[in-house]
Amino acid sequence: MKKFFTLLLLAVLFLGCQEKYESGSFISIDPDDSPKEIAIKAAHVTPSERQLAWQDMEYTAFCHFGINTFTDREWGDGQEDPQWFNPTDFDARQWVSTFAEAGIKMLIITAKHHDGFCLWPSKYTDHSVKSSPWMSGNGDVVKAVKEACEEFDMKFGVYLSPWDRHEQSYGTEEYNTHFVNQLTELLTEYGVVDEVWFDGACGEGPNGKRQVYDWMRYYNTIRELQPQAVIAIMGPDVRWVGTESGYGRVMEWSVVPYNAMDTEDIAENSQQDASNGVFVPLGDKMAKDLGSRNKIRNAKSLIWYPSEVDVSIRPGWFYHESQDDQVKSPEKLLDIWFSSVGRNSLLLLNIPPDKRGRIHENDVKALLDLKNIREAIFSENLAEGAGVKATNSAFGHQANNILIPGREDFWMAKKGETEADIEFDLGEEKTFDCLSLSENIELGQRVEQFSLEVWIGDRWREITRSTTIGNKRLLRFSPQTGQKVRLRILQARHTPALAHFGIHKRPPQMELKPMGGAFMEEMEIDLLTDVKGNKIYYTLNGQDPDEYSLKYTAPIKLTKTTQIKAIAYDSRGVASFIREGNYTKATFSISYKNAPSPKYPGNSQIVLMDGRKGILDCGSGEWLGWEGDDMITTIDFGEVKEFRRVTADFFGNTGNWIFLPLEVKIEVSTNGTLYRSMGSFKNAKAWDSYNGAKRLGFSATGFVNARYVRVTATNRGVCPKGHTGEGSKSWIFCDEIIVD
Ligand code: FUL
Repeated sequence: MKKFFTLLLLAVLFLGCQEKYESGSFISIDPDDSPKEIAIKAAHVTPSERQLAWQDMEYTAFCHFGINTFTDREWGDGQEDPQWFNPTDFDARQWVSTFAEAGIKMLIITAKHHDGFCLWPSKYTDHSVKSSPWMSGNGDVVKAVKEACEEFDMKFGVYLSPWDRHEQSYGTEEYNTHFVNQLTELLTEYGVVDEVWFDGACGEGPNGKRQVYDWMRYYNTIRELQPQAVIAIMGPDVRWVGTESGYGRVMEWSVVPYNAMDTEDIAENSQQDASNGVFVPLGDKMAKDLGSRNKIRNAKSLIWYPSEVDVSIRPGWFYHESQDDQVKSPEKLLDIWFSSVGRNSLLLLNIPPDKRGRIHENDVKALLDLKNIREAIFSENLAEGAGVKATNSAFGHQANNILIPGREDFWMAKKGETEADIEFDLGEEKTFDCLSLSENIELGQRVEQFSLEVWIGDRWREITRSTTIGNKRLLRFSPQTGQKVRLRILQARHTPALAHFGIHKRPPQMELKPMGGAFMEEMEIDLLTDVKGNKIYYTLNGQDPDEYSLKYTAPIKLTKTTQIKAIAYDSRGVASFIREGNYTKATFSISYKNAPSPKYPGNSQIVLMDGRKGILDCGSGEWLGWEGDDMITTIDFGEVKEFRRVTADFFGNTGNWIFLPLEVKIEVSTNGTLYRSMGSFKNAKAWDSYNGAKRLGFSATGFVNARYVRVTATNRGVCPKGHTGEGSKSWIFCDEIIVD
């Protein structure tokens, strides 16, 4: 494997030398370069033309489609009958028109996945669409998709799995020729291809052998036939971010030491086994830092190797009917957007066509909803038209360039300066909760630390601070209102150059407080939003609310089990995500002889019986606390019931003066006057038997018919001798009481 890696390194170096990585995307470090010189060198590593064009897309789509779509699996074994491939209503135009409307800029089709089934009628195998009943074997998915891409002005890429579990020659040198032949078909018969995506899986073929891939041949084929195409993941142009969660690194450097291209690593970290049809999500392989000064200090060379975040809109990469209601919500997708595109990465979102050969309605809705929310946020830059000044600027790159869209006009600090403040006078007070920044990456990635401030009263207040910017950085924070804001470049590797500054307002935030729960008599719910003046509407009948629903003016009082759904609208009419809370009226009541301490009243009236055991934190709202007093709790079920076990859990943390009870008694009654014991426990070691936070349960068992259950826990009253709180009131805490 190591040998393989060395070969690859040589291969890429060879390609690099041959093409010189286009000017600037590769730089070598001399052993005597100082850390400062290394930083300056790093600041001069720039994307190749193809990398720049790729990065500009920001948002691309993956379509996993193939034999697995019909077998309901994630990885096929190569034994599948091509007869199974038979989409009933195939419509590539529907895919591409949806994606185009959603703002997606490229579609990458799985021309061949690990099962070896080809979506185009390859001359080199029969294991393809030509042996399927679809269009009587005359269909070509790749062609149909490419044609639709041309119609809707969408770029086009191919995923071609080097691992082929069907092809007999796999595992021999002959297979490399077979693979190059197939690659050549795809790169010569379908017009322009802008990305070739090689994943890291390298398993056994049908004859039990593994293949030694001739990457150099593959790369050379691509460079020769489609020089503008980036080679992604197992390739020199685009780096896998390291997770399939959709969440990129907070500090994302596009300039990394050359060994970040270690393909052996990529292969090892790739999805390992999905052969039984179950999708196995990868563990995260997300080192926090790939390119800081610390990381590049000992590098021999540096390259521009930007990150791509691939994630599926559903749990699996391929379509499974059972996942129709697990399509990621627009809210989740927006969060992914901020954490991928907004973290100097490109988002490659997988949207798998279904068995009909169409993008499922649920996925279409999620994509278009995401697009609408993005537009609501980013179509208006609240800094537009602002007066801009900078503490220093290079000639011809004045501060207000930063508000002109595109990279052509950009602000740059005075040569040699690595710090600067750029101040924006918005003309009037504005409310914003999101920052958008771009460096002019044509010159490299340089900013190492920045902050955003707002002028309030008589001084600047910091809103947010972070490290890298790169192609795009999006940061979210709570709404801020002010007329003047200031961007501070606090540290850079070399003269910083920024192409864009934007401040935006996200949809209103809203929450129900409490978010859900249970009550005995009645309960009050507050609906809260983040900006004064936002209007809130809600429903109590399970329907989605809109501006015609009930208008919220005061806390909602509930006296019966209810579901509340609420929505907020801001002054622009932009809606929040819908929030819902479920509130259950209990069929039992709980009373206490001694009221719990008002300091620890619990987060609902039935917190002791809400079905959730409190985490080991007495302040979490899930525990009830008694200071000095005993706990004497009675549960009334309203009628006689049969049960066989009662458990009561207590919390101890003697360092915080919380002791386990000295004694716990569990009693039952049918009339509420006469009680009989179900179990009682003396807890002799309630003081010295434990350290730190601890939970202890007491269980009484035996078949019982009763209406009332009474749990009595004896508090020691005061902290014992030798304890730091000696003589002061001691606490007991309870959660939860479980009656089975
Ligand atoms: C991985 C493959 O094994 C998965 O099936 C999927 O195609 C993913 C995008 O790449 O390596």
